[in-house]
Amino acid sequence: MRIRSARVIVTCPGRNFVTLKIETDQGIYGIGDATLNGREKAVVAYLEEHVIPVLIGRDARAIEDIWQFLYRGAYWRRGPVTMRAIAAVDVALWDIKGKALGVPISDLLGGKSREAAMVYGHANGADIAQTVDAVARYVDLGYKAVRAQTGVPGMALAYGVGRGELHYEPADATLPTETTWSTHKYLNHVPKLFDALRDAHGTDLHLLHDGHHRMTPIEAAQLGKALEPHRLFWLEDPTPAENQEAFRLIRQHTTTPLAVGEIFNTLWDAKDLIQNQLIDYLRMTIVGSGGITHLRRVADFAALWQVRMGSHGATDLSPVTMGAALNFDVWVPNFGIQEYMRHTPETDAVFPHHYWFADGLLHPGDAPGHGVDIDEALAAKYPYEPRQLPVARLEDGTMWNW
Ligand code: GCO
Ligand code: MG
Repeated sequence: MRIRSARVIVTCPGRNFVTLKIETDQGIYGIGDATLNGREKAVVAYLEEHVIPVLIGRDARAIEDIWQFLYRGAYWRRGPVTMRAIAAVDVALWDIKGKALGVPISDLLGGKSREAAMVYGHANGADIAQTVDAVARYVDLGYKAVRAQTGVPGMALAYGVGRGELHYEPADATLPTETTWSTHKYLNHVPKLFDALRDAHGTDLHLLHDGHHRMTPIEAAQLGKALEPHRLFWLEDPTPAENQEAFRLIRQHTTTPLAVGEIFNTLWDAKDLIQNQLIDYLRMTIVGSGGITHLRRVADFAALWQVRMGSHGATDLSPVTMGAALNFDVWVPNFGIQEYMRHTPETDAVFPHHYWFADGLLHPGDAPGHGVDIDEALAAKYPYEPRQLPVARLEDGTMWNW
């Protein structure tokens, strides 16, 4: 089964998605997600100029060899652009293999460890009362786990807040929106949110929180300690994720579980964190990390140190990634949780899929491959729109981490 053609489809049904479609000489095709929020066109060029030409004519069944060819062959390894391009090819090829054999990708990986994946939703509000209400709406929908973010007095646009409830999308403008940040104000306020949430919702509900890389290690240690009585499922991205050593200090001070990894691209970004047992959950995702072929190696390595997988699943990961991720989640022995920010109805229509939500769990469905398709005619009605992620500045104007 040879690769006959491959092409990139860019569509913006409310937000931009980059999709790779690979067609074989046997009429079977597969699709992979290559979306890199705010930097989409870089991956389009990488695929069109450098990857697609070397794919044509190759055996579509040789997933491992093609992965190694693209990774080693680039010489310039790793990085979000390269690894997303490789992921798109990899996922499309797993999709093709599943379709050719008539089985879901979870079967190709070794079969299901569980029927469905526990997911967490995003609750956010301009103030604590609104966030408490937003969590209630997720509980009513059946969620067993909710990430909670709140506006902070004196800061107009806190991370994760103030842009709609079920469909929060940070890439909101052609040029980056500038937001203001004060860790001092944030640290005073956030523990009160979790006091209120436990009062209102009890102790059964899993609560999560995302620091979005904004704290220093000692500030993160303070927050982790302050939240210990509320037994968070995890505290995510407390510090800038590229400094693995920072987690040692946080870890020495708090038993709040730590999660990181949405910006990681290969095992090398997470290796020290895992083998030194500095984290509890790894948030690497298929689209960000070179696809299923690499992520399953990462997961097996993480399992040796009881680190569990908690895949990134914001709206910038297309339904194609969600379909692949759910096949991975139901297989992976060291599964923790799956993030699930709902896509808009427009996006769901462009990407018809077999996964479904019930009682706080996402079910991957039993369709061959990953079970997600693209309606190209509909996709063509939503042309690319340039959008960038926001930036953050401290109150004195200093650039900070967004
Ligand atoms: C999360 C993330 C996202 C990112 C987004 C950037 O935990 O889901 O932090 O909200 O900000 O994926 O494109
Ligand atoms: Mg995050």
